[in-house]
Amino acid sequence: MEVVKNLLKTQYKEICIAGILGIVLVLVFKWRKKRVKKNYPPNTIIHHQIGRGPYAPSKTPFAVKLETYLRMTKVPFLNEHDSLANRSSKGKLTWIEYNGQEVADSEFCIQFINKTFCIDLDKSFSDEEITAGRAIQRMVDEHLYWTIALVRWVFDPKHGIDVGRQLGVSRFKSLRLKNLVKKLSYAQGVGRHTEEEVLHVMDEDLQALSKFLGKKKFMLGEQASQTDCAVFGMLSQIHWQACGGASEKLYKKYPNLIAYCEEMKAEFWPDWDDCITHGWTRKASK
Ligand SMILES: N[C@@H](CCC(=O)N[C@@H](CS)C(=O)NCC(=O)O)C(=O)O
Repeated sequence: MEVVKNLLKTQYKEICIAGILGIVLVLVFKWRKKRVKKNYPPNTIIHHQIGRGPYAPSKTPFAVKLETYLRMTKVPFLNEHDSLANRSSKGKLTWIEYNGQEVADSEFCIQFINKTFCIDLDKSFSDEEITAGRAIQRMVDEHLYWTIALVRWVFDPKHGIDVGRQLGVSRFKSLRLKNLVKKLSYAQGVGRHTEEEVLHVMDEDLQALSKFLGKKKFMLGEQASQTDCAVFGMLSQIHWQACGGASEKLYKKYPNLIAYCEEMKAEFWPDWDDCITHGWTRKASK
């Protein structure tokens, strides 16, 4: 007690300044976290996502997935490239808003779009096909994703492939992403494997996708379905943005997946070239 009293007597000024600075910092932090509500056109899906990518429309597979779905269903939507500073209620980078209502998580966004616009892209498929589609979506979003993230941010850089630079991410941010991916994938489980094991399970997922696709045009048949959005979103990161790294080498073993990505791009992204920055040589115009 005596020590505190003495400190207050002798360092009174410094303690006051530190206190005021602390309060200011907390206020600034809270203010930054508060969303600035914008006025958007009514009855339009606002797709919040990060900015465009160098060779694919986004650096995150979930934004490519969701935008592909919005394009597939032809619902009215517009992109807002603000989610680095304006994240979803779950802290993630891709989400939607509709007449002021916010929805987080790409799968919940798709379900919301279906309900709001009475859409069912899967209606011509059997229950068995739809169930297989669900299993594939989960494998891609919840498993293949972590292998891609680990290769992109942890393993490839270790072998001198500067993915961050090619994706327009600063050294400091790449380091932060590396640590975040390590931490999150460790909690999920895939991050506990060795590099060799991660590549092995990634290859197993790619092989499963390739075998399931076979000679079909889309994952479930001749018609595109919800499943295709998750698969295309994820594969777009290997097909166009793996920067010659380990995942690209594995992926190249599956020519039907390569053809599938080209098909999806041609069908749903005729304006692809306007939605990428061509390796940061220009601004994406869309
Ligand atoms: N289940 C989510 C996954 C989204 C996700 O993990 N997005 C990553 C970007 S690829 C993200 O926002 N990461 C930021 C973070 O976890 O802090 C969805 O489908 O939307």
